[in-house]
Amino acid sequence: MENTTNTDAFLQDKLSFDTFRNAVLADYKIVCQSRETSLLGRKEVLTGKAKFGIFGDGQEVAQVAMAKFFKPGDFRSGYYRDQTFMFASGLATIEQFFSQLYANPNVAYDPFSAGRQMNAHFATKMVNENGEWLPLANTKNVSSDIAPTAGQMPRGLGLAYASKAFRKIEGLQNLKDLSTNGNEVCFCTIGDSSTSEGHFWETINAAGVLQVPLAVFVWDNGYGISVPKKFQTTKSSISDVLSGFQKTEGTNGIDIYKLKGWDYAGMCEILEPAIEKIRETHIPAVFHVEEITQPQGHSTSGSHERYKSAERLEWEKEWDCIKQMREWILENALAEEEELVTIEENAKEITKQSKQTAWDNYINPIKTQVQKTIELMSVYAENAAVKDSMATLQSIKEPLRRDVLKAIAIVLDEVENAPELAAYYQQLKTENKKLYNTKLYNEGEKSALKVAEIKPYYADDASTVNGFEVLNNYFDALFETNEK
Ligand SMILES: Cc1ncc(C[n+]2csc(CCOP(=O)(O)OP(=O)(O)O)c2C)c(N)n1
Repeated sequence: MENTTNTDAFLQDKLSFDTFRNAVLADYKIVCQSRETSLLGRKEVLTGKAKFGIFGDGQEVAQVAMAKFFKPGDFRSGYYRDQTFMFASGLATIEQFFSQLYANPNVAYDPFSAGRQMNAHFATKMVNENGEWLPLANTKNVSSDIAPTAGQMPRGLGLAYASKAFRKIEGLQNLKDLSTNGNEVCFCTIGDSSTSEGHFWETINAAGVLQVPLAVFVWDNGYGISVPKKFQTTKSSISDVLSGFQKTEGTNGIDIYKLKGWDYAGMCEILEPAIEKIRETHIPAVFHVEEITQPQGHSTSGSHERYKSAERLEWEKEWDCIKQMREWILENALAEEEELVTIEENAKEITKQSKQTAWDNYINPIKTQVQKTIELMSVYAENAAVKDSMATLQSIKEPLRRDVLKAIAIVLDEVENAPELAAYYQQLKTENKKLYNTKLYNEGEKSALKVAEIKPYYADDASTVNGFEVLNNYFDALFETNEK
C-alpha cells in the first residue's frame, strides 16, 4: 500500500516536474524566436526592405511571464514593445510580425492593421464585417495600438471600467458574450519615460478612485529614446514616487510591485497571485519591471552606442534577460546545454523562414504588377521616354505599388492612345483605393454615417415648432430663475 502511494506520489511529482520543465522550455523557445525576430527585423529596415522598425528585444522574459496570466476575456492596451507577449499569447506569428513590418496591405497577412500602422502596433478583431460585437468574453483581446505614447493608458482604464460596469450593473449582466461577471483584467503596458505624461497620472489616479481591474506594466529600461530617466522621473523611480497611491486598510488606491525584468521565476511567482487578486477584487496594480535592457537601442532610427556609456552597455550584456534565463535553466537542471543550443538554432531557422515567407507574400503581387506593366508598355518601346520608364521600373529591386503607377503615368502622358495601359492604370487605382482608403470608419449597420438625419428647424413643421416652443419655455424659466 505504502509502495503504491509512493509510486503515485513519485509519478505525480515527475508529471508536475515534466509539465513545469516543458512550460519553461516552451517559454525559452518563444523568447529566442522573439529575439531573432528583433535582430532580423532591424536588418530588414537597415537594408531598405522596410521603412522603420521598433522591437521588443530586452523585454522577452518579462513578457512571457506576463502572458502566462492573460486569459480569455482579458484585454491588452499596450504599446510597440509587446511582440513577445503577442507571440506567447498566440495572438501573433513571426510571419505576421514581418508582414506588418513590410506594410503588407492584405489583411490576411497583416491582421493587425493591413499595412496601415507602424510595425509592432497590434490589434485583435472586436467586431465582425457588419460591425457587430464578437464574443469577446471567450477570446484574448487587444485594443489597437496607437503611436502617441501613453495614449493607451486612458483606454486601458476605460476597458477596466467596463469590466466593473459588467459586474455591478444588473442591466448588463445578460451580455455574457462580452463579459464573465467582470472577471476580466486589462493588461496595460507603458515605457518608463512615458510615465511622465499626464495620461499616465490621470489613469493611475482614476483607477485608484474607481477600483477597476487594471494591471499596469511599466517596462523600465532606464531611457526615453536617448534621455536617461534621471531627467524625467522624480527620484528616478516610478514605483517610489507612486507610493502615496498604495492602497492600505480602509482606503482606496492601488497595489505596487517591483520586479526584475531578467528574473523569470521571480516574476512568475509575483504575477500569479497578483493578477488573481486584481481579477477577484478589482483593486488595480502597477508592476514596475526594472532592469530591462535594450540590446539594439530604441528603434532603427538610432544607435544606442552613441548615448549609453561603455559601462552601461557592458551591464546590459551581462543582464540580458535571455542570458539570465538560460543560466537559470541550467542551474536548475531543467535542460542540458545541448537542448538549449538546439532550441536557439531552431529559433534562428524558423525566424528566417517566416521572414522569407512574409517577404514573398508582400513582394510577389507587386512583381506581378511590374511584369504586366512592362508587357503592356513594350508595345510602345520605340518611344525613348517609354523605354526609359520601362528601364527605370525594371531596375528597382524592391518596387512599391507607387513605382508601378508612376511608370504608367509617365507613359500615358507620352503616348496619346494606349487604351489597355490606361485601363490597367484605372484597375490598379481602384485596387489601391480598396487597400488604403477603406474602412477608416465602421462600414456596417452601426456606422455613424448611417445615423438618421435630424432636420433643422422649419417653421412649417408642427413637431419642430412644438420642440422649439418647449425649448423656449425652458430658457424663459431659466432666465427668470437667474433674474431672481
Ligand atoms: C505623445 C508622444 N510624444 C512623443 C513621441 C515620440 N516617442 C516615441 S517613443 C518615445 C520614447 C518612449 O520611451 P519609453 O516610454 O521609456 O518607452 P521605450 O521606448 O523606452 O520602451 C518618444 C518620445 C510619441 N510617439 N508620442
